[in-house]
Amino acid sequence: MYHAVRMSQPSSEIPDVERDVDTLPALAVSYSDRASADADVLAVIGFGRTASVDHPRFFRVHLEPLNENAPRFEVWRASGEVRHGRDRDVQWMSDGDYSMAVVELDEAAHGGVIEATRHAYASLVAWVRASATPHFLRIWNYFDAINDGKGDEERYRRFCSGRAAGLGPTFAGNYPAASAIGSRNEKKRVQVYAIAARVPGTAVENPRQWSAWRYPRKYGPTAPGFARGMRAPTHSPQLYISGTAAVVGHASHHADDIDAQLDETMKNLESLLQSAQSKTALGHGAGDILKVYVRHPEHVALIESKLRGRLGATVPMVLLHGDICRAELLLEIDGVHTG
Ligand code: 3EB
Repeated sequence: MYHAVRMSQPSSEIPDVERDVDTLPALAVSYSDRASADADVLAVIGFGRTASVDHPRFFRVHLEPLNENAPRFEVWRASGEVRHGRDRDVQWMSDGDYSMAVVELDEAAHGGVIEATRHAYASLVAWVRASATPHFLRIWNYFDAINDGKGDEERYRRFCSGRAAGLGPTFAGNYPAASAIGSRNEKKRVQVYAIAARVPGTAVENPRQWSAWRYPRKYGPTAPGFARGMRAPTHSPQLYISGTAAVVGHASHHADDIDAQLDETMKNLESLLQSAQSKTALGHGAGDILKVYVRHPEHVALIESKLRGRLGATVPMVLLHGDICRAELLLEIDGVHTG
């Protein structure tokens, strides 16, 4: 594809005229203690219970921040003026180049985790495809009790089946970047939110890891539909990094060893950035930002100090209390790498 080829070249070699044709200004994402209501704010996401705010483009994720002085909000900024609304189950915000679309459903009201997930995905796909921004770049999935259930009854595996049913066949082998994390609320809900764009991005896979959508049968009846990363269709390079854990090939490594899982995860992240032809290391791009999902709060100090040691003191990161989709995995990292 013309687009994919062009995006693999350094932007300095692309003539200005061509660059302006169908690439977008990059979204800016930051953590903040303020829920800015500026006109260019695409969305404000509040972390956990404490974050509560009256803002037209606000939504909350039900994961509690764990690090000291953790920011309360994640703020996404676009370039144009942002409009917002609600279309049945979909809360949306858009500047015409990018959209954020959010669906949160009560499982009990929608026939359980599979059916609620299918419904959430079908709603998102219908809204995004009919919008000015029909191309998915990035999806986050948060739902409760992700590891409950044995074998193929595990809720993550059932979620994967609902997701595949809701996405439909058109996504096969052409998935957006994603994270899937377990929250811990008694009232079981499925929350799915997506960034979509007017111009398609380019999916990136990781040579250290099997593509998730090709995972063997033993991990469940329906392989997880996501790409390891997505290069945004931006003037200068921007990479959406999927949830990354200590999975090598298709197997989890270092069960119950947080130190080794963190090292393996960092290797996976470095490998993904190489595969995306990134010019800068993780934490050293312009505006890099990370989310670290942590299963056991007692691991927070170790994880934070190791990450700070490797990435420097300034890269914005929030550590969130969340369960990973395989019971033996203790942490997962996602983020955005710009440049
Ligand atoms: C893995 O590598 C870890 O199901 O959307 C990471 C990112 C993981 C996204 C998803 C799952 C998902 O398989 C788990």
